[in-house]
Amino acid sequence: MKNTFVLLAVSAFIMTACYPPGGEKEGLEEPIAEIQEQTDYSAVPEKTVLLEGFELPSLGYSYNALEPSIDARTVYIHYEKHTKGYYNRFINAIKETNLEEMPLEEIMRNISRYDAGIRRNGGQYYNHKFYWENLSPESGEPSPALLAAIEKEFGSMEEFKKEFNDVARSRFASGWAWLTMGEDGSLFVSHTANEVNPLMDIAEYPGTPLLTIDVWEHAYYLKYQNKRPDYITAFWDVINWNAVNKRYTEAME
Ligand code: MN3
Repeated sequence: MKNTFVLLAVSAFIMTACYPPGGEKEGLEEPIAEIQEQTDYSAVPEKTVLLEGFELPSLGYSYNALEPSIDARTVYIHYEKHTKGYYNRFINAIKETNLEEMPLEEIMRNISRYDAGIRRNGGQYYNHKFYWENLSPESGEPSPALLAAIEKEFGSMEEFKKEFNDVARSRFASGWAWLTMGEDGSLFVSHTANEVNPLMDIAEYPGTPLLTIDVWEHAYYLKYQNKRPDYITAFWDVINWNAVNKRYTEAME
């Protein structure tokens, strides 16, 4: 009896010590029980504007539109809870500061000047906005100009995919993988930790990002659990190439 009690106490301690799961240490996670099972996943969310100049766009598609590559429940929780959480905290952090007047990209480029709250939440707001924008059920294809640049840099589309997948797979713990244009106009693949993105002045490999995949566990764990490579493979079926093509054109200007 005494042994059972000790075992229970130890288990409870371990469970508490390990919460929240997924290596996400910032205490940002909403309890999963709050998500209603009767949620209408066929709905398209409205955009949110808490502060002029800083909006959180609608997904532009329904929560279930990326199935089977990314399941509806993951999209719902990822957009409604994680993404909005970062967005809300970022807006609260910059309210009534001079950052209200600064474009988000400018804040990213000077991120080393600001505190961890602005860096983490602002970085995650930027990254998630960027991620949702480069996903779509209507995938399309790379423009001739982008395809030519990819072939010049990586040899072929297949080689590029392989390198991108390898980098996304090998990102240890939470973070992002990117296709980025460097200052000299060449393309490269890199990964960043946590909230960092290539626009930030603290990025190891800086440049103008064109495509990203979120490899935090919250982006895939409900469907794929430990099988991150399967999520990365499925990601290719829902890339919004029109958005990536537009970013490439703008980066070339
Ligand atoms: Mn995420």
